[in-house]
Amino acid sequence: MATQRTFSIIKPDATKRNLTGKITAKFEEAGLRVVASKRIHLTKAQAGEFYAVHKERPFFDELTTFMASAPIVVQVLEGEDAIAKNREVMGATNPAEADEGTIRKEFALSIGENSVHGSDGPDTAKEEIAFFFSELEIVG
Ligand code: RTP
Ligand code: MG
Repeated sequence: MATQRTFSIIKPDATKRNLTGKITAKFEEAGLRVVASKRIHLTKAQAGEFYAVHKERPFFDELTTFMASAPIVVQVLEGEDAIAKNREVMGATNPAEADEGTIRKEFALSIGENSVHGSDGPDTAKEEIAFFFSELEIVG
């Protein structure tokens, strides 16, 4: 497996509890390198654009309200098999089902306020990185 890039968000529930460093350390311990990072505060409309794939789901309004409720930290993570590795270190969407040692097991509050987002495949990784970063902002 070659070096890959994936896109990550440290969500509002985590930034509010000052967990940016602890979550970033989990990525680094897993062998992922932060090659781009910035703290931003999305509008609800921007959150809706980012999560457009979920717009028909019953939790869409709750999700976009939450994502616009406080700052987030968006990052590009680079490493061997980065997409799968990131999903592994994140843990299951529902923290009650997340494995020991994962970010969501340790920090998530609920299925909605689950501390992190990570791209689910190579195509979404590319799209999500381009949504937030220009090539100049990514330094490998
Ligand atoms: P993410 O996209 O944030 O990395 O999370 P994921 O792949 O594990 O989960 P996904 O199915 O893509 O859902 C996106 C986010 O929507 C919220 N959600 N709420 N209330 C609910 O039943 C529910 N289900 C999903 C979560 O914040 C989830 O991460
Ligand atoms: Mg997802």
